Amino acid sequence: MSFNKPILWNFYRGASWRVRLALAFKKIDYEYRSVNIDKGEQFTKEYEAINPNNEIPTLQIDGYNLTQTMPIIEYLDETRSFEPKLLPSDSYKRCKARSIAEIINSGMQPYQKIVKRLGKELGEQEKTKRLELSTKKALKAIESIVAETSGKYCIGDGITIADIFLVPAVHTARLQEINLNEYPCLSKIIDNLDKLPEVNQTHPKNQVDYQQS
Ligand SMILES: N[C@@H](CCC(=O)N[C@@H](CS)C(=O)NCC(=O)O)C(=O)O
Repeated sequence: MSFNKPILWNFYRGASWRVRLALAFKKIDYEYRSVNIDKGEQFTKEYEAINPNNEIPTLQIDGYNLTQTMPIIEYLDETRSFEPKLLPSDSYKRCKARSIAEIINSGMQPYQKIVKRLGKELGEQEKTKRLELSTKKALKAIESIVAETSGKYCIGDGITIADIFLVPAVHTARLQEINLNEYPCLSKIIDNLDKLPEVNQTHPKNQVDYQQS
């Protein structure tokens, strides 16, 4: 069975970056379709037919519409099982890689999305405080894991799902001007990740729909 080139419905910033990273590390070519969530394009009839949850990203691949970054990345890893293996084969390491991803995926990111939406009611100062605190909480928890598991990257010396979730989270931390030196093991990993062409090429500022905020 042959299918067309995968299509990634996404936006330059946010959770979409995770899937761009997974595609880049797996060297899977794809078509970039921008969904401008600032203009509400996630609510158009065309997009809603692809993703009834009105969220980005959605990956159209192998004749399927895949949603939610965690299972999208797992699907890519299972169906393109060549290196890098994004989910380690060792159960304990896989558990730790998923733990790091989930601290961001189900802890930090959804909380921050709500705080940003409540921005006006909370006031600028309270909003900033809550965003920073939740980022620091996540980074502290991740630092305690990578102190035990890291090599060059979060889990040993190979790129995993943990690094893929970490990269956009660190970008958020930088925008919030959080001092990353407080997390020594993470800082070393971040230095290594920053050098990778896949990280640079998929960075928000290098996407066609990038807007300076
Ligand atoms: N858990 C989702 C999170 C997706 C998500 O939060 N997407 C945001 C952009 S970063 C979005 O679509 N926001 C638009 C909206 O909620 O209306 C995933 O991992 O894919």
